[in-house]
Amino acid sequence: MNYTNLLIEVDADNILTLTINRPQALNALNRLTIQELEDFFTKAYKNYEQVSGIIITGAGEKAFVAGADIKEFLELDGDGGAQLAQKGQNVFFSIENFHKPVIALVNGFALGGGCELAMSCHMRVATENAKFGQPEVNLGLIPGYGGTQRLIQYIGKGKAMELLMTADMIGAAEAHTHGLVNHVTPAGEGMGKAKEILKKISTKGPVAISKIIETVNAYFDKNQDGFAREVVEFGHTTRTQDFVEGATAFVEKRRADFKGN
Ligand code: DAK
Repeated sequence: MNYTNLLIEVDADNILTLTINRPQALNALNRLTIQELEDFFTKAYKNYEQVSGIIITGAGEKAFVAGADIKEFLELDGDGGAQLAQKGQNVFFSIENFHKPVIALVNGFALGGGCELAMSCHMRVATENAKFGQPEVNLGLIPGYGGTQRLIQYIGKGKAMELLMTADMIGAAEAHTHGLVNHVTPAGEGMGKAKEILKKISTKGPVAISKIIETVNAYFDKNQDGFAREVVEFGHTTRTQDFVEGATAFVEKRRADFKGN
């Protein structure tokens, strides 16, 4: 699939940057963008198996993603809205459960669906001009892409209730204080910070990294016992070549050369 609204770039360190490219609409998530994200995270990523991690960001200097595309909403009836919400939630689950680390580089407004997209990533790096919010109630809506569920996970129930009901925006520093954001950088330095984190992770055992993602996510999955899952996946990692290599490298006082198996 050729993408209209997504730009893909892989750098020399095998870090893939996925840029939502609709700056004229502050990168709002229209139906096509959701479809392209779905295609990338369920199919096209297989063409980039060499990459060690992914950064999702927005084109331009003003917005990460300013929400779902409000102009398109006007065409939705109740059934269409529920269908689109389910599709969007599935896309965001595929990001949340992606087997390699995904960092949101939030370089401006992350509102509504944009905040939800950032929250579905494993980590968030924000530039100082970033603004987060769930302003759906301004439109007489509630979040449809997991916002009511994931915001609580990062900032707790009381603050989540406040942001969801008042539609207030918070800046990068406040988002950092509440745990929504991992790091805040000056404008222009966010990409460097996100890449620094991914480069560090790329030196670790890839199977272990994928199992960290699975087991941490298991805590929030009501159908799983996270502790039991940890036992199973710990057993899995002890049977990998990565573990043999990691332990041998430690004993031989050298850097591990992990192959991801
Ligand atoms: N959708 C469509 N266009 C948008 C947009 C959006 N979310 N946000 C901005 N734009 C467009 C503006 O219309 C404008 O286009 P033109 O008028 O120039 O054609 C252009 O981007 C530049 O925006 P502004 O001129 O407004 O720029 P300002 O700097 O003055 O203001 C702003 C920036 C971010 C404060 C403002 O644009 C704004 O308030 N934007 C809307 C923020 C927002 O309310 N976002 C939507 C949240 S609700 C569901 C699925 C998901 C969701 C709900 C239901 N179902 C499947 C049913 C989630 C919903 C949301 O995300």
